[in-house]
Amino acid sequence: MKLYYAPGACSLAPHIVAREAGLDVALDRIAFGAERKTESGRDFYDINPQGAVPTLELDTGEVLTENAVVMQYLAAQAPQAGLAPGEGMAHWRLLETLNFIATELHKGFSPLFRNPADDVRETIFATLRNRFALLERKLGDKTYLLGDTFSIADAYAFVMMTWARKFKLNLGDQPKLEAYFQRILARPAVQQALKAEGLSLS
Ligand SMILES: N[C@@H](CCC(=O)N[C@@H](CS)C(=O)NCC(=O)O)C(=O)O
Repeated sequence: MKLYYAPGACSLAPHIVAREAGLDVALDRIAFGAERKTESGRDFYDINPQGAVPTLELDTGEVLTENAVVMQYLAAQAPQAGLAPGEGMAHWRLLETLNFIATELHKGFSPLFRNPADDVRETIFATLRNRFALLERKLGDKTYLLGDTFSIADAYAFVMMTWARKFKLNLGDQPKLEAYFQRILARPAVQQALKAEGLSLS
């Protein structure tokens, strides 16, 4: 399998998942620009017409997109890693949480990457602060979003919290989220993924 990624983009989440799962996934870096080439020299639009990461190319040549789906696919290749509960209420909580992160956080951030005017940015920040407060409520006193065990939802939430740092969105009044961030940051698979993408966080 090959994961098309851009450093620090939402593709960091399936990258972490692949390492947590111990899967053999090759990486191919995308340079975002008008041309949008892969590091291996292909036109990325030929692989994914949306030009978006994450994009997962399977060994069959099939291409899978959409972060929440790519992560579930990767987790399913290594069920022993327990990254995505497939049964009972935990399964529905996982899907609920992935959808919340995708639609309320991930897509909430998207306009910030287009350098909005200050007043627009403040409005986006206010909404995101509210969504992070909701994420903190979902976390509660648990170690991870679904309980004691790290799941693909935590990988996704972690990347959103790295974006909060990048855009200097102060989450200082949410100490549980900060402790949760540090817990995920300390995981060896997360450290390996950050290093492979040339990122350093603290
Ligand atoms: N719906 C897609 C969206 C992915 C997405 O927004 N990817 C961003 C990086 S975080 C991207 O590739 N942006 C480049 C672009 O859309 O031109 C998903 O959930 O995977």
